[in-house]
Amino acid sequence: INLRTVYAFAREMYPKLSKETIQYGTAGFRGKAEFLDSVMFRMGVLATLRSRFKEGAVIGVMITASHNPEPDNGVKLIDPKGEMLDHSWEKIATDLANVSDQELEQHVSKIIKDNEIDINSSSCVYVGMDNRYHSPRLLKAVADGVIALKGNVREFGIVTTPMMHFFVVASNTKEVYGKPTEESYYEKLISAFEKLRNGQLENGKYRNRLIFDGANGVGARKMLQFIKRMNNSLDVTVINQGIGPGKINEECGADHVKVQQRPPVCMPIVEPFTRCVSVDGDADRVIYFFTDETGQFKLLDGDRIATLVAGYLMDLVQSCELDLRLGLVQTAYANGASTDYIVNDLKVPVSCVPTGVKHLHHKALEYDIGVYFEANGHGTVVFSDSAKATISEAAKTKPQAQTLLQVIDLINETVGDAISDMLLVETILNQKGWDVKDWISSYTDLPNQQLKIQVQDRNVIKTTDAERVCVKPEGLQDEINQVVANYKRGRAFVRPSGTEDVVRVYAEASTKEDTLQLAYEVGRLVQ
Ligand code: 16G
Ligand code: ZN
Repeated sequence: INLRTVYAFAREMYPKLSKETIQYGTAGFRGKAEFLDSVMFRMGVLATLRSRFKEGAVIGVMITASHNPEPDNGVKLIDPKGEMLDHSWEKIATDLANVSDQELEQHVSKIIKDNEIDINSSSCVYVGMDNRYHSPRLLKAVADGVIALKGNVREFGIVTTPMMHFFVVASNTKEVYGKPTEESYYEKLISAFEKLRNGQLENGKYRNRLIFDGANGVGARKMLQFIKRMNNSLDVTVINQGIGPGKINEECGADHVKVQQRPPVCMPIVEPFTRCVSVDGDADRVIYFFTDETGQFKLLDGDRIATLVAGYLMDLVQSCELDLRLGLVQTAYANGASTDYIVNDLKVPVSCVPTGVKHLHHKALEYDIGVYFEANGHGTVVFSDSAKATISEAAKTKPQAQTLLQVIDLINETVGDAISDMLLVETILNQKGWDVKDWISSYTDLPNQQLKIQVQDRNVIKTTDAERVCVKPEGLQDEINQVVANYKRGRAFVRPSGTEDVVRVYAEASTKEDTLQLAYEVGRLVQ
């Protein structure tokens, strides 16, 4: 491979247009799409190097800006087992994205040398994208980066983020998990879902009807594909399908509904208590909501899904008398009432980790069955190999363990998957015969409030204990404690955002008024 001609090509086709440094953050690179071409080309190069470093294992590249507005785009790399790119390579990615066109050739040679990569060995990169209008252009840039290093690239077109994770794992596990194709993904989830329904479409207060807000993103398209293949096992109306004038995530989608605490645009008129679901632009987050008989909006967020799923799995494990450790992982954003409910009522051990999927996923792997969810709706369940073996063995004699096996098939263990999570929630509600009223009455959320504070340098704030305690600037935590002490059931924390140049404040207390006041007071301490 002649690196020189490669980089002459890069300079001409994908020159670096922005001088601003860009950082590989919690969810890869994000920014305005017009400045990302050079970053994409270089990530094609990096994914190929990573694949060669990993002895030819498939590396995934997903082009999306998730819940961000339409002008934004982004890119994240997926490691061989379906995890986020290893921490040690995040810095390599950041450096590579920021070197000048002149330094590029030398810089790549250095990565090859430092990591002892055999540049002539085989490699394979899978690329997929969301449905933003600039995604195809950026996908071509990634593919060109791969081809520049004479790597193999397979393009999947428009797919959800969790589908990309599925394809990478399917391929690297020699198809134990399914084939790396869209059809195999649908087949795996739908067949597990329909086995679990077992022809019982409604049960007790559970109704089969559902409104699905696709955020004008790729989740909408894929949900329509699910419906086509599902034999009416779920009666879904898809809104914000992304075919009209509506923009991705604009006034719709999981982030909008969770943060604004109101329904998305284009909601049809439905009976009170109808289950409604919102996913985000790349369909890795899901939340539920409904309106009650007085028209009041009610949210069932990631904490609700986590508690529903953990409680259900706990029941199954106990009824099969399996000796498996089940645990739930949350972040500091989890509503205090949900944590109390998990500990006191479900009696499931719970741990708290810093924000960002990789932290939750990593912690969940410590349990035999690890359930993790962020309050914003990103989450899944992971089962250890030995747990799977135990369950398979038990399934020979116990029907409940067979159910558990089908549940494992329904779950996308590689990463949070909005559609898979939704099918799991539907399964549980159906089996329990529950409507949304039953679900929401398991505990009462504490009122909570988030604020964004603009500061000169968000990195002066340093936290510890899963972001719940602030250690810098000195004295700030003492001040926060003093303020919090004045509020019944008060809790608050501050942390620098990993995706925006702001400091975030979270507060909860026993009343809405107290919560607003507490958030405001803590926010003032930060300014
Ligand atoms: C990213 C994270 C998400 C987290 C959010 C927090 C992934 C794939 N995504 O979107 O999990 O909740 O950042 O953003 O890890 P913040 O640091 O700006 O509050
Ligand atoms: Zn997302």
